[in-house]
Amino acid sequence: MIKKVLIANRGEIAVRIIRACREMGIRTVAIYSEADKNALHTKLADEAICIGPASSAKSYLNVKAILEAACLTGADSIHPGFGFLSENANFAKICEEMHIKFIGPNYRLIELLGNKSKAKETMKSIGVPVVPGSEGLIYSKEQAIDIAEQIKYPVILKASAGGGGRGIRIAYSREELEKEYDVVKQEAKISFNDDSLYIEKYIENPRHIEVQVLADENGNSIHLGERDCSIQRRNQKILEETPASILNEETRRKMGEIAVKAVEKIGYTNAGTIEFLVDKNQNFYFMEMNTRVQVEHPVTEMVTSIDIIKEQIKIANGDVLFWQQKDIKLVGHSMEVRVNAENPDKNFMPCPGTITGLLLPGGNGIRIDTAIYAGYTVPPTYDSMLLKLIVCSNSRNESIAKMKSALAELVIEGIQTNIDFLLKILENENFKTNNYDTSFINKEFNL
Ligand code: MV4
Repeated sequence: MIKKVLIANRGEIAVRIIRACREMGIRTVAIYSEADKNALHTKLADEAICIGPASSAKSYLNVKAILEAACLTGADSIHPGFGFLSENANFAKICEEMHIKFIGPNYRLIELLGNKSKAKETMKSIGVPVVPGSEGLIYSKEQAIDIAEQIKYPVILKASAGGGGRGIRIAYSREELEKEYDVVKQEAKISFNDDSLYIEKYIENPRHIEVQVLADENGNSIHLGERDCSIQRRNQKILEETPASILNEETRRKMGEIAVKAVEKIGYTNAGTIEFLVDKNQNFYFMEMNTRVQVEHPVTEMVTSIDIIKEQIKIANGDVLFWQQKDIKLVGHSMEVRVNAENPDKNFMPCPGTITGLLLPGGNGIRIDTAIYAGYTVPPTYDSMLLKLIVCSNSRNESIAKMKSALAELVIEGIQTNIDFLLKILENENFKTNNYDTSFINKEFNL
């Protein structure tokens, strides 16, 4: 029985997890760095332990210090949140060896799905549609060129150890491919200490649509619909929504069914997300599977009324999923924006500092997930997300209106934010008419 969870994270997701635990009658242990003495997660948890200096490497990524904190406080489980150690197979493995329940999938699945080439080949072998390309890894520039001639340019080179858009290069011609092959190999070697590559056809201007899945440890799995995450800048999602209005009912059903089939066949458990690229003809292709809870999980919670964090904890506890697929009803529309401490006029440079005044919107269908408060100083050390503003309503248009109204009310004083930039997205004609893809931000804002 899970009785005490250590939250191996900070910021809004740590607060989100603490709240879920409290509602479930589970005790919580926060870990914090020296920079986070006054952070909300540090204050809200039942217990809090300082695990090291500000730098992530010495605190939130410090496996030894985190496990010592778990032992010291008698935590029986660890929730990793997202980022930091959440997709670190080695961390999950050590937790298992220490009989501390890692709230997430088995470390072997994290390892398999973290290897993007293996993940793709596995999915392909069980009938999930994938983008045409190399069968597994490529071992030479000549082989890359051969495959590119077969599948035709443009092609995309991907580092197998990459993911989330890191370690990828696009080539429109043989000349570009010859150059980019060396660049991405070198990059992968430096960034991931693993220079293995694979190649596939580059799908131009796709939608990025992902399916949320839940699977228990008793063989039951369901999906909770999809999220359209196409509004991105440099692989950073800015705005997410569900349902994805470009999908027709048939494509939506197929995508969900394939996601559930994939989860069952690979023996995946806990919460996960299967990312697809969707082209103009509703063809969809498996991209990656994320083995953690995601930043944008709230939009799914809003339309399903299912608390994904609580489900993760119940699954880790060995419980049988309470829902079957037929019980899942997606109601209305939900949208999330990420409000960051950054300056869009200065290339989105992070702008940490002290929040001198704060006025949060509220009301019907409005949710805020955050760990900031008036007087709080945003440290320069971690990512710049200040809060997630989530709305839900009966329709996409109503959600857009609600989001604009809420953003107009939101006041964050003392630091610069992207609030005005978010408003510009919401007022963009192509956004409003749902005429967008992953190139939207670059195209519409000349970035
Ligand atoms: C692609 C692609 C187009 N064609 N692969 C790779 C990581 C994943 N999270 C997104 N990735 C993409 N893979 C093929 N064959 C388009 C993306 C992609 C993307 C790439 C670069 C910059 C931003 C992007 C946003 C969404 C999807």
